[in-house]
Amino acid sequence: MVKLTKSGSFVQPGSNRPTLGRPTALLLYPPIYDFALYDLFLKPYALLRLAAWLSRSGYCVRLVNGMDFTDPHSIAVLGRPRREARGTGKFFRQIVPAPPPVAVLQRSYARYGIVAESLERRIAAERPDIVFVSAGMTYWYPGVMEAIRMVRKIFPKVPVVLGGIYPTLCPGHATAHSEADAVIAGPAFPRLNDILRQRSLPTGEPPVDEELLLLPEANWQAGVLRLNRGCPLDCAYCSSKVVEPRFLPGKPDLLFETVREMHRRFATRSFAFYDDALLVNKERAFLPFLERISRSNLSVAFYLPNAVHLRYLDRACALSMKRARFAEVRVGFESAGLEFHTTLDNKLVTAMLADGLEHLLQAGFAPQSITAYVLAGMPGQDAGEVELSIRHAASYGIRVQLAEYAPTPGSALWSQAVRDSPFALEEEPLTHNNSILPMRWRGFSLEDLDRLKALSRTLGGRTAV
Ligand code: B12
Ligand code: SF4
Repeated sequence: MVKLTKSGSFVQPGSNRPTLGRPTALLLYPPIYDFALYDLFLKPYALLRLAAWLSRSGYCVRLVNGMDFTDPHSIAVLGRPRREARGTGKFFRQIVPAPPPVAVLQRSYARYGIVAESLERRIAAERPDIVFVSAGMTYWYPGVMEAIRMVRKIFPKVPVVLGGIYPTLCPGHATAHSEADAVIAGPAFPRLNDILRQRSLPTGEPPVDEELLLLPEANWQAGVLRLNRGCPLDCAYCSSKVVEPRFLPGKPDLLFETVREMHRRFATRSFAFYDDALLVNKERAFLPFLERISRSNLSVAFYLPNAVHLRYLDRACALSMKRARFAEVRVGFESAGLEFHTTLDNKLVTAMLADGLEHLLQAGFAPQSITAYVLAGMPGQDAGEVELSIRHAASYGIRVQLAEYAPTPGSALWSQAVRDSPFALEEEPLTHNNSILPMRWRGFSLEDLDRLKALSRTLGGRTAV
């Protein structure tokens, strides 16, 4: 029987042991192939959410974490990856040849995650009735395929369901190439229940809350959280609306319980937000959450790998974040160009950076704990514009980090990106990888990108990644 805590928000690990009569769902977080990968709070969030739902619906849930950085066999083969105290750091890395569509850089391409023998051994140790695989970035599909093939080889008769960002943004490609029995594009429900029903497996009401099953295999040195789902804004360079069309404000009390439970069970101290729009509707969700954290005696720190919106960052919010022990604040500045914002995102005017920074500094944040993201390598974007934006943001003494544009299917800019890119974006998701500078043109070359990266480091300090 599934047991709940008093708050009703967590499924206890004890309920997760294989039990006679309960089908076993195996969740598989695949390895990642990329030019570079740093663990900036990378976690199988969607799988852990799915796990909570599966557990409530009567499954025994198991997780094979292909990105486990503690795997003893991989340590023996490759050495221990360097990790930071806050729960970020390196993954296991093996250099492999770059696939032909992206073999255009003088940089090594690598497989990140536990070594193949460990992955295979871990999968083979399970007895699943159904397997769920999640996929992050569209251009990470080679790891997804590798994992699915392994499952196929070990359990030829067990159905495999694929979901996540890759099949959501590239459903045609995922259906044609992934070898999964079912590919779910977009929200898991109602499709998932149909798939389970067809196989006479238990179904259930779709989840409404951001409830996670805290499986120990996810490595909880750092925790990930999401308060609100979706984003009400509609920036031309983003696909958030394809992943989640609605903005759904979250529940501050449930989030607080999640933090407390991770802290209690795994001594987690660092927490990163996965929200697209954390500060939207902040009076209803974010500020009450901060209030609860401030009143608690939890020894925790919060991080924002996904930036927050400058336009919602006022004095009260900055103060509350400081009180609630935010270790850093990252803001989405994107560009100092007026035209950039009027044509592409309508989310800020340049002066909002100065206002937001004033609130943060007055609240007690050190300049070096504040990072402004500047977007680079957009379709038709001139390197000069990016340089001005870096110089503008850096003039406040804060850190500046380039966010290299990755073209995303379903975004308003997608058709222009497909038209202007020298790469076959539509046919080959590997070419969405921002490392190859997919939108290179004479006004923005790889050399420009290297120069601008160096400039942001020199002027805007060196960020953690
Ligand atoms: C958190 C986040 C990050 C984090 C962590 C990354 C990660 N992959 O975990 C950080 C900050 C590190 C990051 C970085 C980047 N990101 Co990011 N990120 C996100 C964000 C906000 C959430 C991703 C996530 O985990 N969502 C959790 C979702 C998937 O869970 P869910 O809602 O419960 O899922 C539902 C369904 O999707 C489905 N489902 C999901 N998985 C599964 C699995 C199964 C089996 C089933 C049945 C169903 C299912 O069911 C769920 C219930 O309905 C998304 C935007 C978004 N709104 O999703 C962008 C997004 C994924 N990122 C994107 C980009 C562009 C980037 C960067 C390139 C940005 C940059 N320029 O630097 C970098 C590169 C990352 C890298 N190389 O490491 C793009 C995708 C690009 C692409 N081509 O794939 C997105 C979509 C945003 C956008 N711009 O449109 N990112
Ligand atoms: S870029 Fe950020 S603000 Fe714009 S739509 Fe995407 S998530 Fe929302």
